[in-house]
Amino acid sequence: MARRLTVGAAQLGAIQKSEGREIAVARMLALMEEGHRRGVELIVFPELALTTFFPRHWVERIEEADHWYETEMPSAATKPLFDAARRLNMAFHLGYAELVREPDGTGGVRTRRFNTAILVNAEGRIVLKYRKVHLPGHAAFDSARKVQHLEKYYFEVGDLGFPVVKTRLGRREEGVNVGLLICNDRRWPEAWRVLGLQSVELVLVGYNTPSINQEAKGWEAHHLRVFHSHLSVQAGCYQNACWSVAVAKAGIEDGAELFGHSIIVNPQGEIVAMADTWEDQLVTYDIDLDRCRLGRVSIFDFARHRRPEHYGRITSQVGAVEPPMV
Ligand code: CDT
Repeated sequence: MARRLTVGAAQLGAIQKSEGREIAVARMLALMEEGHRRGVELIVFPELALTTFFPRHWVERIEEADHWYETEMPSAATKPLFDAARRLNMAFHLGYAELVREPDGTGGVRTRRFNTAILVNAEGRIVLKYRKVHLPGHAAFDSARKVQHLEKYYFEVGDLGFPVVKTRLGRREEGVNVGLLICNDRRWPEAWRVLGLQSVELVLVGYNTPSINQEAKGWEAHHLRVFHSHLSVQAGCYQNACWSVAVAKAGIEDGAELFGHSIIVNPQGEIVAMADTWEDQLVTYDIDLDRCRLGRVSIFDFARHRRPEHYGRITSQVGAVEPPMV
């Protein structure tokens, strides 16, 4: 019997700077209700889903931005999502900014800020947490840019690695192997492979990606932005024989355009469903987890074919070096 799971990619339209969490949460609850009517067992919301993509806004003192972060989960604002998970028997994925206060080892307290995603099961329990590792953009105000991308200012590099859990989702008794990536992570094959090496079957990705690359030193056609996003997820799925639900925040947010195009991808690397608006939109698909098997017993049977003795540079080196002249 096929191992089926009905998943929903819950794309969110723009959330303006002036809009509070209660507006975003109300929209997410409406998508959960719609998902319930359509048989969804797991619904996936984007990166930083509770607020505008605030790393585009500069503040002199980082504490002035602390109101964008969650200090507990669930919080008063997000508790309705956890209640809905129980009421509708639906797991959910949520991206948010996380602020942690912890002992600094010298008797004081240090504040840490992460770009975080969680998987919450249908009992309302957090079963997986991930903190974004690949932080794009810059760490200080850049006067050359029309729109800032200050993730390196607002967040620390995640400290949880790339965990995968086996967890019960939806109507299935046996577990599903789930891993999480956040936005820019999807472009890095190393991140996918670390998940693949833990037999991941389903990778959930939230993203906020601008339609225009302001760092481009040469011309990058707008349609290539979407192509590169899809290419990365499709390659990750194919090369690690897994499914992915990759979900965007879309539309014009505080004057900046995010390209949307949320997708669900199968283990052959094919897009099986895609959002076609810049609005709140739920795209669903009945995935068969057994379709992960083919890649695992053939081309991507890691145990038979990988050659880690030749991959040393992947972990020992960061930037590229020049080859010797011959
Ligand atoms: N949120 C996020 O990671 N966005 C990046 C945009 C990079 S442009 C500085 C992405 O890779 O989609």
